[in-house]
Amino acid sequence: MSRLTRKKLTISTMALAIAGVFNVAAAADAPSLSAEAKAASAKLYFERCAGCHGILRKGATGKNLEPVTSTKKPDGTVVEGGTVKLGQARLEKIIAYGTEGGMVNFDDILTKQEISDMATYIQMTPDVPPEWGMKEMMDSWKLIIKPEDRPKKPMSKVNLKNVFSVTLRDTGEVALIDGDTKQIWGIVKTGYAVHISRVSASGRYVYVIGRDGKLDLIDLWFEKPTIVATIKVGIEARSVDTSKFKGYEDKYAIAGTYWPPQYVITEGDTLKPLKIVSTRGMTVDGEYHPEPRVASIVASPHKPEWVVNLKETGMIRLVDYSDLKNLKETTIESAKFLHDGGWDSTKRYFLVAANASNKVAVVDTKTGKLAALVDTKALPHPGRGANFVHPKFGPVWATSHLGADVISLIGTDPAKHPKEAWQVVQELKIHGSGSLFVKTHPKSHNLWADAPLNPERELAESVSVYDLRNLDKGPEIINIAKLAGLPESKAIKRVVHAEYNATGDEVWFSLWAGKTEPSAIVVMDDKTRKLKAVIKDPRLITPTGKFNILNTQHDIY
Ligand code: DHE
Repeated sequence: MSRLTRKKLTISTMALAIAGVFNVAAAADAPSLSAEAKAASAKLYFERCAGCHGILRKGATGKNLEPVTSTKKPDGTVVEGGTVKLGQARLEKIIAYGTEGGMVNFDDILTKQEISDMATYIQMTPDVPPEWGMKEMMDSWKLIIKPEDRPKKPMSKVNLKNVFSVTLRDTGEVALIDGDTKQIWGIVKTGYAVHISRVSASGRYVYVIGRDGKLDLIDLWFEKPTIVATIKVGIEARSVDTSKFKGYEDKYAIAGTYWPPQYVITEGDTLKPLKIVSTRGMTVDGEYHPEPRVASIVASPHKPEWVVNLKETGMIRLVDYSDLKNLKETTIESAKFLHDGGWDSTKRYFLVAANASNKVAVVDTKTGKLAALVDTKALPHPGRGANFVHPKFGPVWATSHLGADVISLIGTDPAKHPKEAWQVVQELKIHGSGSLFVKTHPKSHNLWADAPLNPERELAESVSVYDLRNLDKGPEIINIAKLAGLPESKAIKRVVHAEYNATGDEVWFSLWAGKTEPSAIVVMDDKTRKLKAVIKDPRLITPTGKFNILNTQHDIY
């Protein structure tokens, strides 16, 4: 068999396997594809489109992609729409070249045939993937090394507090980098398009979640980072956290899934699933939603509680994990569509982006109530955000935006600064829109912001940095890609996700290039804002998120 035929066969076998998972069914009344082309499109849709448009194609960050829709306007008129109305040619154009509304172009990622098939596929009835309950989770769960067979103390000389768990997005791996020596300590295989890492209360375990719902538990106490347990918590996932309240350290983990819409609580040191809770239900507008995906999750240090944010319903659940058999949840109405967020400096208030509403929702975890909905510029996207004391307005939390070239500063101290609390007190101009993450550190005077989704190469390859003592001075703009000295590449080397080291005197950026092009991690001296090191290694393929153990363990940002 030729290599080409073997490759084709492998791809079609994979596609058919995914088709099995997705329960692909023929739709008689819609444009059709061969079974193989439909299965391949289903796989591509899952990998490339579902994150924004939803598995059921009801839309969230991206538009609704159902074949036929009818929307009632406030004046009572009904507008008929949907992908069938848009038609094959228009859909092919949108997929290939993107739109001004924020849809990215796929002409350099998909072939012409794949684009044409995808345009047809999204005019067909959406496939409904199967549910994923306790049986499926137990079948997928592997306890590779039991807790009693693991080391009793750290076996390596690596300074574990300063290790960075780095997402290698397109290889389905994380690199554990020793922050002191800047050497790769180990690379472990995780889920497909691995998304984030979080750290247990003790700092010993790293939990890594992949878009394919695979959750891996890495033990840092071995000579080399070692996966000790693994489970598939669903078909699509983005978030994970651990129990951080006193007395519950390393006891539980919680993973949220996009499909099925639910969360699962597992044992912290084995990942054995203990309890699954569905998130299906009514939106803040009182309409039933079949797919309210779990967006960010964060653990409170003050209570045995997780804050679980549900994207499509705009509901925030406070989940009390002190009694799993009689689980108590407080459901707080906020706004749509909830995405990422972080604590204020006291860790009493959680601030989460409601990006379709251009708002930040603030939850008071002490009272268990919504404290405020703060109006902001378009599409806030904070990551975990950034906390600092503003020279004029007192404690503030910062977010940048996908849809505007500013950082919004929101007052977070209702006791001493009541006039500023839960208001945007200042907007700081940055070098471009398309920003995903801001970052500072309690020991730093700098506030850094990226803009990796800006269409302009120069802007996507640069960062803005403000001096917190003199915000009126404006930002310094630094082209991080140029500093790295990598060879020219066709793909933009997107600078993404600032992360501090444990001592707060270095800030690390990923240079996220194409899968076949060299990427790197650029380390800046935070005080001088000068280049300190460039970590280059052929194994560092598409690095994106970086999670310093100490900062992630204690939510320092
Ligand atoms: Fe993320 C956090 C979802 C695309 C890098 N991302 C999150 C969180 C969610 C989410 C819900 C919050 C997790 C938490 O705190 O518990 N991300 C999604 C998507 O649905 C989306 C838009 C599309 C998709 O298909 O996945 C998406 N994300 C991306 C990327 O393309 C990024 C830039 C690169 C990558 O690796 O995929 C990316 N997301 C990140 C990072 C975080 C994150 C680095 C954690 C930020 C932090 O500092 O905590």
